[in-house]
Amino acid sequence: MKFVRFMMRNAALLNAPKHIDHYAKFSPSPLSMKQFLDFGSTNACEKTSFSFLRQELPVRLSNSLKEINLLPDRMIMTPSVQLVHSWFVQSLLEILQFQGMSPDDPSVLEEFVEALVTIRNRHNDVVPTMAQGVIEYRDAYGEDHVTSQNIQYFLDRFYMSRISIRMLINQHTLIFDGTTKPGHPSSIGCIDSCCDVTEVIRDAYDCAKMLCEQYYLGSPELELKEINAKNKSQPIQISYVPSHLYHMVFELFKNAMRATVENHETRRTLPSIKVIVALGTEDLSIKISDQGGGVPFRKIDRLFSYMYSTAPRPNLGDHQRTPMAGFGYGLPISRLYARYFQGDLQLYPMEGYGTDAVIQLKALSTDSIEKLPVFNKTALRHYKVNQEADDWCVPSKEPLNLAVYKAAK
Ligand code: P4A
Repeated sequence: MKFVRFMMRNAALLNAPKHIDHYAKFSPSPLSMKQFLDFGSTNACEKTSFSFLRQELPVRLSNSLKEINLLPDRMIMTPSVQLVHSWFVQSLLEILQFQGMSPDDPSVLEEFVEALVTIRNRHNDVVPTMAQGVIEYRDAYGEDHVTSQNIQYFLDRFYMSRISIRMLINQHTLIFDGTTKPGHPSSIGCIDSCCDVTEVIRDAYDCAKMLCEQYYLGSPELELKEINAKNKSQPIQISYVPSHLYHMVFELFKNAMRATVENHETRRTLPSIKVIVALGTEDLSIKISDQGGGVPFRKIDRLFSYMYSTAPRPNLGDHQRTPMAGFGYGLPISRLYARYFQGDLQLYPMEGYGTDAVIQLKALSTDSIEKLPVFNKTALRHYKVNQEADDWCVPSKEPLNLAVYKAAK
C-alpha cells in the first residue's frame, strides 16, 4: 500500500509540468470587494466557492510557478527557491485531487477546507525563505542593478499573488469551517464591511508606541485628524481588510517613531506624529507625517528594495533587542497590501525635516478590485536584459570644458 502511494505520488509529480502549462494559460480572475462580500452573505454558497477555488487556485499557483522559471538561473538553483517551488507544486497537486469530485458531497467540501488549511500552513514561511534565497544569491554573486531590478519585479508580483491566494483561502476557510462565528456582525471572513479606519490606526499606533517605549524609553505623541467630506460628523468607515490596514500603518508608525526619536536624541521633547485621514467620494487617504529628519530622495527606492533591504534574519533572541527593525520587508510588503485593492503607498521625504507617508485606498467596494499579476509575453519582456542605450542622458560628474567651444569661435 505504501508502495502504491509512492508510485502514485511520483506519477502525479511527473505530470506536474503538464498541469502547470495548462493552468498557466488562464489569466487569474480578479474579485471585487463586493464579490468577496457576496460569497459570505445571505446567498453564500459553499459549493459555488468550492467550484470557483478549485479552478482559480491552480490558475494563480501555475502563473506564479511559470514566473519562478524566469528568475536568473543562479537564483532558481538556490536551495531556498527550490524549496518554495516544491511547496507550490505540492499544493497545486493537492488541489487538483478535487477535480471531478462532486460539490454535492458534504465530505468533499469538508476535505477541501482541510486541504486549504494544510496548504496555507505549508506556505507560512514563503517570505523569509525567499529572503534567504536573496541572501544566498547576494553572498555568492554580489548585488548588481539588473538582478536587483529583476528580483524586485519578480517578488512584487510573486508576493502580490501570494497575498491574493491567502485572501481566497482565508475567506473560504473562515466562512465555511462549519462553526458559527462570534466576531463582528459586520465582518465577512477577514473583511469588515464597516472597517473603522481611525480605530485601526489608533490600535497600530498604540502597539508601535509600546515597542518604541521598550526600546528607546520614549515615544512621540499622536495627533489625529479625521475629515469625512460627505458626512461631516460620521466616523470614517469603508469595506476593507482590517489586518491589511493594520499591517501598513503599523509599519509606517514604527518608521516614523524610529526616525523621530533618533533625530531628536539630544532634545527633551519629541515632535508628535501627525495623521490625517480623509474620506472623499472615491478615495480614502491617510497621511502620516513625522519630523524625523527625512532621508535623501535618492535613497527612497532602497527602502522598498528586496535586494538592498534584505538583512540576515535576526535570531529569535535578537528580536527582543531590535523590536523596531522588523525583517526588512515591511515597506515593500505594505505597499503591496495597499496596491492589492487598487490603492498605493508612497513616501515623500523632506530631507532635513521629516517624512510624509501617504496611503491611498479606494473608498468604494465596487472600485476595490484585486490587482493581480498575469504571466504573459509582456511579463516575459521585463526579465529580458535591455541591451539598448537608455533614451535619457546619463548625468556626467565631469564638468563640461567650455574652453573647447571658446577656441572654436
Ligand atoms: N528618516 N526618515 C525615515 C527614516 C529616516 C522614515 C527611516 C532615517 C529609515 C529607515 C527605517 C526607518 C526610518 C520615516 C517614515 C517612513 C519611512 C522612513 O515611513 O520618517 O527603517 C527601515
